[in-house]
Amino acid sequence: MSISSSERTIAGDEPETYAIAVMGPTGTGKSTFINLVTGSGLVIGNELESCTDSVHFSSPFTVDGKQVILMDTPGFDDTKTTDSDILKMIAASLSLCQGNHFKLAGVIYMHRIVDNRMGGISSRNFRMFRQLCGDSSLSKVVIVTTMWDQIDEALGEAREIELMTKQIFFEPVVTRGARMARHDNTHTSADSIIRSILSRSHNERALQIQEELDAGVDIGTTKAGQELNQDLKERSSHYKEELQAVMDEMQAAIRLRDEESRKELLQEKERLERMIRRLEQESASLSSGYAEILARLEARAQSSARPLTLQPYSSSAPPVAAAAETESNAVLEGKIAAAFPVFGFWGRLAVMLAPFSLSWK
Ligand SMILES: Nc1nc2c(ncn2[C@@H]2O[C@H](COP(=O)(O)OP(=O)(O)OP(=O)(O)O)[C@@H](O)[C@H]2O)c(=O)[nH]1
Ligand SMILES: [Mg+2]
Repeated sequence: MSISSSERTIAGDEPETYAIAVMGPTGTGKSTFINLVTGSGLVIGNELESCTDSVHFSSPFTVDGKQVILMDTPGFDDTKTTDSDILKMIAASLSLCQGNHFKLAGVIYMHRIVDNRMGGISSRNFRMFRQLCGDSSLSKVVIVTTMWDQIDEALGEAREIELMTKQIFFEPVVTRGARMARHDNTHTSADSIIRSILSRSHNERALQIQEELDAGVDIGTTKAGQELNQDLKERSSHYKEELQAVMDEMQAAIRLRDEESRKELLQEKERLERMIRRLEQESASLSSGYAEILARLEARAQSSARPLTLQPYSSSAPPVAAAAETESNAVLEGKIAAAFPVFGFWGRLAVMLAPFSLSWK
């Protein structure tokens, strides 16, 4: 049986809804995958800049009687949103998966098989991912390598083996229960990935961040929060070293009365100072605002939860944002909300996440 769009469900007899979170660095194909599976109209990137800068829930669909939604997330080191805001958004959304609204069936982490190295941003994303999941919930995780349609199969296979077996890549999670799967941008591979996750949906293990937040740990002191703080500190120290070098050069330019170099160096000094300030502010604000975001998200979910009306849609003609009439213009402003198809509760949930990105900037 193939994956199909949801049928209308009347209040009170709705089946349990399973959520699958899709994570990974920018440009790995998260939104493309979700659109392929659900027929949603998430915005796809075609530039180096990150595209998805907020968390979105897809329109719902059913697989063998199970109701499923996919959660699209921005990568850490998104070019538009700070990493701490991304962490808060992801954490709040995952927290919601522990409430009454839906159950987290699994997590997909995407990686481009066409990449011949795992650069700094990819490594950072994976470190954050590991701290979000912890070790005990890795049986819920599928590492999906994307873009198999873009690579010679033999080369892809060799890379896949390297990714699976090297300690610096995915070996630490594969040996602890995570699985690996290929996606070649077809419905067949996408369906098989979704089904393999749903086949383990009875797995009740919560992700590390879910457990921590549930136990009342402050977001800044969760393992993921600590990882991010460490990373922010390292980046800040790096800029401080650069700043010192620029200031030394500036002194030399002053001594040599080289006015042109002095002006250029001054600009560089100001740029570095701005970067350092930004990182320090980000680190200081990591703990603030999370509770408010979660409370707002939960309150909205509560007020939208009944009746649950999931409307059928045709993937050939996806509906436009019909909830515009019930949502404020401010909420619907911007490409995120505008691009998102709205379906009853889930649609409202998608839209309710949009203001976070708007108000956090
Ligand atoms: N050939 C090929 N291209 C793909 C595949 N998946 C995604 N792409 C392309 O890769 C680019 C990035 O895809 P997105 O889906 O926007 O990636 P993303 O992970 O959502 O990126 P962010 O939103 O920035 O985090 C787009 O140009 C897609 O068309 C795939 O499996 N095969
Ligand atoms: Mg995206």
